[in-house]
Amino acid sequence: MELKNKNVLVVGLARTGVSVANFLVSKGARVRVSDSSPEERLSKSLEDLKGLDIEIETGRHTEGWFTSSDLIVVSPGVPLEIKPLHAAQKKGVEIISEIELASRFIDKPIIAITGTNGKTTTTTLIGEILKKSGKRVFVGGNIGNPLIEYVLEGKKADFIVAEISSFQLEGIRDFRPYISILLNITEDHLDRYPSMDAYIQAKGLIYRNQKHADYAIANSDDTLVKRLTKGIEPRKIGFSRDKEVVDGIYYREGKIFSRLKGNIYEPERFRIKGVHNIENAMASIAVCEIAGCGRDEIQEAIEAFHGLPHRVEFVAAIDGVSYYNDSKGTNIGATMSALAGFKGNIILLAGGKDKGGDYNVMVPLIQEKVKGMVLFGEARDKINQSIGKYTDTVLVGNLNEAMEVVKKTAVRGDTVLLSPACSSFDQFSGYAERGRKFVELVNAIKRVDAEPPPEGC
Ligand code: UMA
Repeated sequence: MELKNKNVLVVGLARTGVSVANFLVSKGARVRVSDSSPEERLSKSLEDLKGLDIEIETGRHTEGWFTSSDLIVVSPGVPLEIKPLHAAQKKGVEIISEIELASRFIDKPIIAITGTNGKTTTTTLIGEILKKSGKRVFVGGNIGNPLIEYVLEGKKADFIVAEISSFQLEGIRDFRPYISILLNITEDHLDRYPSMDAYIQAKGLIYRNQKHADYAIANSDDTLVKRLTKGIEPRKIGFSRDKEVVDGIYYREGKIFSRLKGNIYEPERFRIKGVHNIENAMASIAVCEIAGCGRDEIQEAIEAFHGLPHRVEFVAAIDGVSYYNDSKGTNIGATMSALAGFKGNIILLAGGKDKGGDYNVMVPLIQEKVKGMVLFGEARDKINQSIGKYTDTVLVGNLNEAMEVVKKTAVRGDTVLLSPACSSFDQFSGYAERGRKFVELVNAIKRVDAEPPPEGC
């Protein structure tokens, strides 16, 4: 792809925008960057771009900048429906996402992981197994570091392992993974998509350019995934917890069986627990067997994997109460799989910024496992109206107040689970900040408990 002297507009000036602008300048393009947020909110990015010969506008999107470009590269957080992008599209300007741009400069096999939940864990785990098997790997994408950074760094990898979101898929044209994974589909991002169907269609774009020589690893137990994989061109490898998959990988009586290479794995030795992690492990095993890793290398690498922070992460046990941080549970499906992993007696802390999903699907799990619920943030009333009556529910303003309720009500044998089913953006900069706050509040209880009793007691 020739970029020299091309007029290229980068839309969005956060992590993706900064990397893309740097890359485009290195290729000799004439670069403009446009971000609708005010300058003061973009100070870090502006600092990072200091010294580059580019034009930047903040606080608006000037339509003329869009319509006069040869190419527009859009950040994932920018909806393709915004007016200036429509105007550019009408004029025939090419509009692509950053993963599309990056893939045009990547000549190594791409392993692309998508799905509503489990993407980050699976992406990280595949990276770990491949590395432990002696392969050179770049791990990136929605996980945090844009794919274009691989191209920019100029390092050589044997495999590119990329977490891919529906937002990123919306802007692809030729993006073609050698191996795709579709883990699951449940309601998410309905604050951005006009319907669930639109979200499902966006996920389905992962198959758009895959050919017969490629692989599609897909959850055979998920009806929406099955719908999307019907009739696709790449070789389909199913994974299942429920049934023996003829040409795939499945879980039965405590073991994982791979029909790809005839291997058997022992999940009871894995540190990562829960039904969702069995699925993440099966998908990872399939990828790594295709990539040429041996059975023992794979088993040992999964055994060594501790999981990730903010994903059903054990924080502490204090006075017989266990605290778990699942701040990454930013949608209803994620919270449901977190709940499913516990036996019961759960005090659930949920709420935040609503994403338009239907909380009623949680009712059976709430009735079975949740003894109390503390709801906070913007979404608290909506969640309460749907499911509040199925358990003891308290409404508070924020996470600090939620923890005050917990301190008064939790008793020995309870599990306090922060799994909000919502994004964090009403009160935090992201799920990681929310998770850190929770850990801090839990550790504060610990410190009080750990203090020696006052003299004379
Ligand atoms: N903006 C505009 N115009 C608009 C809307 C937004 O200019 O109409 C600007 C905002 O003012 C802001 C910038 O766009 O300055 C934000 O862009 P961005 O949200 O794409 O931010 P990045 O830092 O580039 O992060 C993106 C992904 N963000 C989203 O998809 C929302 C990151 O995923 C990803 O890690 C990163 O690229 C690198 O690839 C985060 C995420 O929340 C973790 N992803 C969603 C999820 O996992 O649920 C999909």
